[in-house]
Order: sequence, then C-alpha cells, then structure tokens
Amino acid sequence: MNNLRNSPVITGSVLLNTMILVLLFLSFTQKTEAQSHSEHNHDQAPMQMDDHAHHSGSVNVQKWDGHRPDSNAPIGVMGDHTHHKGMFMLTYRYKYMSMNGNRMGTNKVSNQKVLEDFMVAPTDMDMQMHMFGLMYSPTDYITLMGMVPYIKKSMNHLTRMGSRFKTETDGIGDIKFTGLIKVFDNHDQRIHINAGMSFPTGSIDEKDKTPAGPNQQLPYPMQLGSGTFDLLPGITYLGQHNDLSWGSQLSGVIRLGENDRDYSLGNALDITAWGAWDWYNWVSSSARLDWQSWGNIDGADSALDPALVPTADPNLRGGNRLDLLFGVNFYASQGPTLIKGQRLAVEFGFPIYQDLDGPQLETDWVLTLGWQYAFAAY
Ligand SMILES: [Cu+2]
Repeated sequence: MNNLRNSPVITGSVLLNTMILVLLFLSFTQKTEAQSHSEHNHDQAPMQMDDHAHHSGSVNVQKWDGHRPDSNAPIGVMGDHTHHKGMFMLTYRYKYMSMNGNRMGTNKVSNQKVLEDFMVAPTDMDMQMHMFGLMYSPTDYITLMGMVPYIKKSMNHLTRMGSRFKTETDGIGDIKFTGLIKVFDNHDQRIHINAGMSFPTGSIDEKDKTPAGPNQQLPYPMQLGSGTFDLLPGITYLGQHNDLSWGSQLSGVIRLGENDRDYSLGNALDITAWGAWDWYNWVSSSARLDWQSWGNIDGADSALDPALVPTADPNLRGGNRLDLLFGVNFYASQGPTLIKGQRLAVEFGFPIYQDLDGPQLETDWVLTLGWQYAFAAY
C-alpha cells in the first residue's frame, strides 16, 4: 500500500508540472492582452463596495464577488484564491494537530501490542504551526504567495520497561513559494493552477534527550523539514452562486532527490472539496472533505534504529486519511480603515477514515485559526 513512488501519481505530477510551465508562459502573454483591454473586475479589492451583486438579487450574469466571507475557502485550504492586480494580502494561520494512540491499517492497536515488537512506543503527539503568509498579485492572472512556518512538536513515549519520556522540537519549517495562475474565469466560476516550491529551510537534524542518551537524533516525524526541495503542483476550482459557494483542490508534494541524511519523505496527494453558505455579509459556514495520501520514506537516516521505535522505521510512515471539517469565516465588509477588509476564520476537523502503515500515531483532530487582510498596493 502507499506506493506513491513510481506510480501513475508521479507520472501525472510530472505532466502537471510541465503543463504549469506552459500555462505560466501563456498567462504572461494573456496578461498584456488583458491590460490593453483595461478589463477591471473588483475581485478581492476590499476598498470598493460596488460589487455586492449576490446580495442585490435578480442579476443574470454574476460577477465574482471577493467581498463575501466565503470568497476565501475554509481556512485549512492553502492557495485557495487569487487576487486582483495590485493587491497584497497578509495572512497568519495557527494550526494544531492532535494525535493519540497507534493504528495498524485501519485498526487501533494498544501500546502493549506496539511494545511486543519495539522497545519504545510513541503514545501521543501534538503539532503546532504558526504560518505567516504574504500574497501579491502583479497581474489579474497571477498571484504570488510566500509562506513561512514556525513549527512546534512534542511526542510522548512509553518504554518496554514501563518508563515514559517526552521529546520536543521547535523552529522554522520549510518555506514555500507558490505562483497561482488563473486559467479560467467565468464570473462565478474560476480555475487556477498552483505551481509551488518548498525550500529545505526546516531542520532535519533535530536532537533531544531520550533513554538512549542526552543528544540523540530524533525520528522522522519529529523533524521540522523534509530536507529536500519539493514541488507543490495543484489545481483549484471555485464557484459561487447566490449565497452558496463551493470549491475543490487537487494538490501534491513531490520530493526532489534525497536530503543530506540520505532519505526523502514520501510524496503526498491531497484532494479536497467544500461547500459554504454565506449567511450575512459578514459570516459564512462551511463543510469540507479532505482526502490525503502520503508515501513511505525512501532511504533511511543511518542515525536511527528502526528496531527500537516505529517512528524510526522508514516503512511505517505512509498512510491514507479522509477528514471531515467544519469551518466559519468572518469578514468585516464595513467599518473604519484597517478594520474593513479584515478576515477571521476557524476550521475544525477529524478523520472519518484512517489507514496507516503502522504502528503509526493516528490523527484525532485538527484545528486551524486564521487571520487575513487584503489591501491595495497602489
Ligand atoms: Cu489572498
């Protein structure tokens, strides 16, 4: 299971990346055309109040409305929207992921069962992430996005001797740059391509005290980065009609080569779809499904002993998961300068299906909080 490596997914991803390059080139050509027609749609421009078409009713051709709480996707979705030319957006996301107990395949397994095969069992793990983002749109067709994560991880363990210990890491994760290229815009439906790259700024040399000694290399899931350059291809579809909006995104992570500890994390695939309802000008709620599939580790860190603890085994990392998530978006469509245009959002989710190459810690719930503020640069 989880043979994402050497699978049709990889072939598909390579094709997608080639397509992205072609589309990037084409969209630059399109940009100059668009400018000469001086086309102007007010998407995501918070300073203008003249395009609340969806609230005025009886409009046949709807324009894309960037001033509704659900014009941004549920906050757990990255690279979900594009901006109008000359817009900047600052974002901050806080993400909390709680993992408790182990699973093999779709079955839960006890710590005792894990300890039959390993000296140490991971019992639970918390992952926190502060994600700072900046978006800028040089044209109506291209939005550039940069994201810097700060990650904090903590994992508890039980040993065969019955003692417990905790390991902790924190620091900058992998910085990501993504180009969002709008390839289709039919006023109330849009498609953009996500062409991203992740840079190996996150540490893969994190150490902490364990029963084996004071300064031990920590297993794979406690590291802060992938150690490799990773391609982040994707495609996003968005729609809105009256008070309803919807969208879906297909995205991947493709590891390029091997890191300097002689391994590369598994490739990953994410398919998500959501629907949202705009209750008033200022609040919307959403429901979302998110399918994630990630592969095992290729190669191995020679400082880790896979017989000791399952987190150190490169073949016990892959899995599939389907999450169900519920979110609320708030948007200040009116108010004084600096308040107007502010967005706050929250999304909470939990797996409804989980299939892990294990023993591996299972995910129990995921929470994302976010703040977004778009403003015109000129
Ligand atoms: Cu934005």
